[in-house]
Parts: sequence; C-alpha cells; structure tokens
Amino acid sequence: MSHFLKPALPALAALSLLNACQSNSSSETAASGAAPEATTATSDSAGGKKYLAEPLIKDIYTADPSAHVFNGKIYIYPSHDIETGMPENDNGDHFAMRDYHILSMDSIGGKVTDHGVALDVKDVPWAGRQMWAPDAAFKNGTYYLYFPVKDKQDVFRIGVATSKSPTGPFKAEPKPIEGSLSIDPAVFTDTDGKTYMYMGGIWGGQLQRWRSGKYDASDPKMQEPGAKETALGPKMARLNSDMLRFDEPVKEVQILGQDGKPFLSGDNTHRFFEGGWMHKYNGKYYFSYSTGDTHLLVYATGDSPYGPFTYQGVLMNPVQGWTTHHSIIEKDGKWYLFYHDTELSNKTWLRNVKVTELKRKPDGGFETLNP
Ligand code: FUB
Repeated sequence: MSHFLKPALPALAALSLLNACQSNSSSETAASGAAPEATTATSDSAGGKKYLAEPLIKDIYTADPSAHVFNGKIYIYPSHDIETGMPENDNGDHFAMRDYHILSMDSIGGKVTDHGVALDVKDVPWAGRQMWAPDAAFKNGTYYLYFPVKDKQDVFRIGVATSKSPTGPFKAEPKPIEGSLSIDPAVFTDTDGKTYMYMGGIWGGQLQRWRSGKYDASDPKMQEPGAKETALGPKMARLNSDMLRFDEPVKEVQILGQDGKPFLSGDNTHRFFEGGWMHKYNGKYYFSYSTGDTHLLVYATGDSPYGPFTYQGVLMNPVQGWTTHHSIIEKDGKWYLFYHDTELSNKTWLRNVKVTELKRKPDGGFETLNP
C-alpha cells in the first residue's frame, strides 16, 4: 500500500467531478441525501469540516467495520487501530494492529458498547504481526471470527477463531485456513445456507504476490499486472459446513465493466483493490469493494455468489484518510453502510468507524453518498 502515502483529500475534487459524470451516480442526489436522523452529520471544531456521520466510538480507534445482525442486535467487527510509531510505507507497516474489540448496538443511533479485547495476536499460535480487517459469521450455535494476519514468514493468511458469544472472547484455531491468502475476508451466508468467503487486497494486502498460484515475494512491485493487462480480481471459496475450512479450491472472482469486459489493471477508478463485501437483495448478489488508490467504494451485481459481477456505480465518494472500507446490513427494513474515516485523528492509520443510511434506487442500486 503506497497505499497509504497519498492523502485522499486532494483526490476529492477530481473524483467528485468524475462521479458527477457517471450516469449511474448522481452527485446532486448524494449531496441532497441528508444524513439520516440516527447518524447526524457533524462538523469538526477546528476546521469546520462537515461529515456525513459521527464516529461510533471515540475512546479507541477503529476501522474496517464488518457489521452483522445476530439475534436482532447489531455487532460490529472492526480493526483496532493503534499508534505504534511505525513509519508509513508502501507495505502498510504502520497498520500494526494487535487485537480486536467488538462493538454492539441495539439499533442504529443507539448506545454503542465496546466489549473489550476479543482476540489478541499473542493468542494466535501461528501469527506474526498486523491484525487487519476481520469479519464474522454465526452458524450451528457458534460465532466465527475470520481475521487476516501475517504469519511468522510475513505472509498474510486468514485465521478463524470461535466463541459461543458474538462478542468473544474467541479462541483461535492452531493454523490458518488452508488455502487462504491475502487480506480482508468477507463472509456471506446465502439464503440456501451455504457460506462463502471473499478475500484479497493488492499492494500491502499481497494479492499480486499470488499471481502464479504460489506466494512469490521476489519482486512484489513487478507482480501487479501492467496497466493494459486484466486487473487482479478478489478470490473466493465456499466454506465447509464446519466453517473452519474451504470446501473447494479458491477461485478468482470476475468483475466486468458495463461493456462485459474485465477491468484493466490501469483502470484504477473501477478495478478491485481491497475490502470486498457481499450482500443479496431481491435475488441479486451485490459485490462491493474499495478501489484503493482512487478511494472509492463501488458495487457490482451478479446472478450467482461466484459472479461474474457487473460494475454498477459508486456507493461512496472518498472519505478523509487514505483507506476506505465498508460493510452493508439491513436492519428493520432499512439499509446501512458502515465505513470509516480519520475524523478523530486526521492520521491515515488511526481511523474511526461510522454508519449512515444507504438509499436504494428503484432498480435496487444505490445513490452515491458523500462522506
Ligand atoms: O486496516 C488495514 C487495511 O486497510 C485493511 O485490511 C484494508 O481494507 C484497509 O482498510
């Protein structure tokens, strides 16, 4: 992630223009899309900047919120950002998180509870460093926490930990999930009960190092496809019913433009970068993701959890900060986007999670939000 060296704010003006030109996103509707009651827009005291929503908690830094509704209650599984003094670099070494805290709330706008440490890196036998964006699932009376962390060889793998409580503490399995790779697991259970994991992120997320099928870090920069080559897609696999392993070989997910062709690697306002999320609405599968160095949250739709997915538009314009990462849930008939920015710290690596309501268009798509 040089990923983190470029400030997002200069990109905002250019991207607002770009979005204004896209037929499937309307900056006018987004601008007039008032922040929903529960997530009132805020201004910072110093610069008077306006934000679409306020941080959900302010006493710790949190990012990459994966939200779920379990038994009618909202649980948020975020990264726990900390200050470690690591200098910013292309590999995202400054994102040196060491544990996870789970947040919960009864309803959007309700009190947010921080349930304390749910899993610590020192309790994961195979882990080296950097606990990045997690996700969670519930099946057979057990809660599963899926988390990317570098192993002792500095290769990102995805681990799984279990608990009888949605807020932990979680106990990690002794080894990472076999065949797992890269970062940002997003776990989706379909209406037929089958569960799938989507994963991957380029640059610091190491996805490009798996191009040959095997991990190869010999020249990481050269392994990202050239600008005119097809972009790397996220990876996915169905999980076994025990939720602890993959039930099939890992596959690449195809994301296509409206012209039916896969995006090129140089098309960095559309191609997949990291932070995938899957949800289903009216029988369609919505795969959303971050475009990374262009700081957009975008979405694509398909007819199967395996894709292919066709690009539809921008969910959210760039937030303050370099990274943008989200999840989508339905609660009480409304749709919500959980995301993060750097309102509290103004530092790329010290983020805060937020939530705002999503506006569905009649075709099932979304109006673009301005954070
Ligand atoms: O939090 C570390 C990384 O930053 C996540 O894994 C990415 O999605 C980005 O948000």
